[in-house]
Amino acid sequence: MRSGFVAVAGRPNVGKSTLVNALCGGKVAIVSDKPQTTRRRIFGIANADDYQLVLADLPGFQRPRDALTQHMQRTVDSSFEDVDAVLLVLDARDRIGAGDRFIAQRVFGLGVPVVIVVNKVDRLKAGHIASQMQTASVLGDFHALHPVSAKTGDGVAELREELVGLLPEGPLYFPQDQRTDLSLETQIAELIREKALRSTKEEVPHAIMVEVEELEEKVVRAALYVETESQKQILVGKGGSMVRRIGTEARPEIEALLGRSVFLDLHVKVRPRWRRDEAMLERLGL
Ligand SMILES: Nc1nc2c(ncn2[C@@H]2O[C@H](COP(=O)(O)OP(=O)(O)OP(=O)(O)O)[C@@H](O)[C@H]2O)c(=O)[nH]1
Ligand SMILES: [Mg+2]
Repeated sequence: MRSGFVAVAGRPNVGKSTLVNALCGGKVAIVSDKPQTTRRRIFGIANADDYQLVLADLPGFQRPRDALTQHMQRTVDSSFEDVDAVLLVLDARDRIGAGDRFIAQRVFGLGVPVVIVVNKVDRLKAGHIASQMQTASVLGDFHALHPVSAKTGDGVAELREELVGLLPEGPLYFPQDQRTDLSLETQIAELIREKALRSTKEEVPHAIMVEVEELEEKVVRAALYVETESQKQILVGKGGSMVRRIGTEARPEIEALLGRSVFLDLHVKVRPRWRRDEAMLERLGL
């Protein structure tokens, strides 16, 4: 049995969570086109008869602006302790630049193998992929470099095999039928937040936080928090249309997760400056 931990690092929005989902063969982390979607460390577990690969999906590297982003960056930094390898994810559709070099400096200094992933190669011209791989290759002394598309799954199996090859012999860290370490409540809250992120833009997505208040046999009650009254109006929508849509989109996935049908009761609340509220962040485990 090979088993171990691989941290997934990169700038916001490069596709870390999409890639973790692809490597695990199912959804463990929510995904959106807005940066700073992932706020906490999420273990995504890829299980097979002869290995257990635990991927630590992480927030994107960032310069902290408030208590929330400070906590997020602290999570990133502390997640590099005791890993067997690091996956450094780059966006092939974007310029590989100073932000990536900053992260590279950090991860190449850890003393564990670094596998570089050039993600989002779907529909890119071969020449463009080659030049991005060239740029990526000078970031540091990497163990391997993989072009992949987390979205289409291209190159993902090869990457998984590469990572498994880096794991030492070891025990099972989680039951073999488990794919994430998040509690059911947190998974549900995240699914709701994903749909809320999809429907909002500009500063609103960053101000949204979701807490499951009640998880019962037939009812799931959750609160969507924002920081201001005007953000609340946006999230509620005309006659409640926005929050209703969020519920309609989230419910099928929540039901699939729970394996039963539920009534999803969502309400929107204002909690001024929750992102600066240490007690609130603690309560949310952020
Ligand atoms: N075309 C394409 N888009 C991708 C691919 N992988 C991810 N994306 C898109 O990139 C965006 C960001 O994806 P995420 O997986 O949320 O990125 P992340 O790195 O986890 O972002 P943060 O959690 O904010 O740091 C989403 O819109 C994804 O659909 C890919 O292989 N190809
Ligand atoms: Mg993410």
